[in-house]
Amino acid sequence: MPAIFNNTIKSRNRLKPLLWAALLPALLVAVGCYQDGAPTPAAPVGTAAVEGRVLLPAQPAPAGVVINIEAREIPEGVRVETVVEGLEIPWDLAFAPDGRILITERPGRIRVVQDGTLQAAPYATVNAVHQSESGLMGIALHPDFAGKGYLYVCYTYRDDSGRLLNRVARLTDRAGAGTDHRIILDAIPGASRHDGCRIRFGPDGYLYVTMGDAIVPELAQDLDSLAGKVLRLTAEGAAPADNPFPDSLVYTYGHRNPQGLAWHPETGDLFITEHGPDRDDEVNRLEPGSNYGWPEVTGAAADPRFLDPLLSLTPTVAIAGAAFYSQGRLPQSWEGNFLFTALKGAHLQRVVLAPPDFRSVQSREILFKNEFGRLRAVEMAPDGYVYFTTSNRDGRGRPRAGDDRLLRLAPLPPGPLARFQPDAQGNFSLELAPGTYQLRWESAELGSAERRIAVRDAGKIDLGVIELTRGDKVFHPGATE
Ligand SMILES: [Ca+2]
Repeated sequence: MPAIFNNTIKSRNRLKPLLWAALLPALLVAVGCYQDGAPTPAAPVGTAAVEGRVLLPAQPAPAGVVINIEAREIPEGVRVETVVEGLEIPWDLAFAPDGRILITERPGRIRVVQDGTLQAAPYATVNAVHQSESGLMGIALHPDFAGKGYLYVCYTYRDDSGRLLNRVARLTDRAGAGTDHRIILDAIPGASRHDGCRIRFGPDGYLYVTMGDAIVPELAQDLDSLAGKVLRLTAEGAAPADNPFPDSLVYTYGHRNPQGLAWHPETGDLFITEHGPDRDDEVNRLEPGSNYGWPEVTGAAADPRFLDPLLSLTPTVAIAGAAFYSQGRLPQSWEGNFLFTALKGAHLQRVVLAPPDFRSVQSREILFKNEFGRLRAVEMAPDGYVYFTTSNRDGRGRPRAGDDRLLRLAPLPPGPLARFQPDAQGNFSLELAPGTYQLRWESAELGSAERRIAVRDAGKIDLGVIELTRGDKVFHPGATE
């Protein structure tokens, strides 16, 4: 992607001469606009005026108060950073409010990354049966993890009669470890393949669980079986009263092996990814109670009994984890994009959905093809990065040095710094070309504020009143560290 408009940050100096005379000499020295010492280029046609007012304790600004405004463009494009190496088949990720990253490894361990380091001792071990595609898979934190400490896992186990089954269990975070294993949902049909097992709490507070057909395709059409379904349950494992089928956990059916689960950040629509057989990997938007066709049909069958996918992929890429990008550190053009990983296809795919309802595909982009090998999980984290994992040690890949790895998408280095000052009333106006910008207002006397803005076309953007606050710096979307 081209880097655009890197050098067009420009201030429009609105200070009137009379006001200048009222300001202290110290403030006068600081007033002006520069860009790392370079002359400011002329703004091209199409810039937007970004305006607002800094809230001042008194107007004009009291003696000694100097307010700096800094602007940096976040260029188009992304880079990949390695977070940790040495994982074994990482399958799913969860992000604790205190910054820890919990990672399931399919052989049955939960690992923890703390302050950028993979802890040697597992956070928890689970007695999972790791055979072919099965094992310890999904992980999700309770919406009130900070208060309750609950986390949920989905894994394959063997019962007394030797059958492979899946279950959802709850652990409790205590003294830096996952303890107190309790079964929430038991004896779901399982197999060495097609176990689904992606779990996520939805915006409604219920736990959604994807289940594969456990290599018995007809189970996906059997509403009395939990195989080949997306399930919706309470945090205790019960069926919510408003589930589509009375007293049933089934939310949707007719699925083969759904591996990804994510909600659109704006519409709240639930999207899943699912593996096709020899054709038709699918991305589906879920409507409660609907039938997605497996094994009667795959792909867009235009059969009124079934809902068609919004995207099907032939040849298949072994579509896996899924996430929506929202409110993070990447350029604004990524907002609302649907991301999924591909195992066999060995890439990350970026899907731009068509406004206004975001229920069809506008364009797609294949990223990092064969660069990192097989990719499994992808998640949007509260720290603004998009994390994803390799799966080269899963028996179907070619492990490379450092595998498996936790990686993340990060923005490219920001553009040159441009500085401005507001006038004595706190008013400011910046002319910015289309792009994504990180703005920062700072005063040694008053504190600081940060705001990310997207400039799409010419016109005016009114940021309103900017209030400078003191206190610990928190993450702001797109903040540079
Ligand atoms: Ca289907």
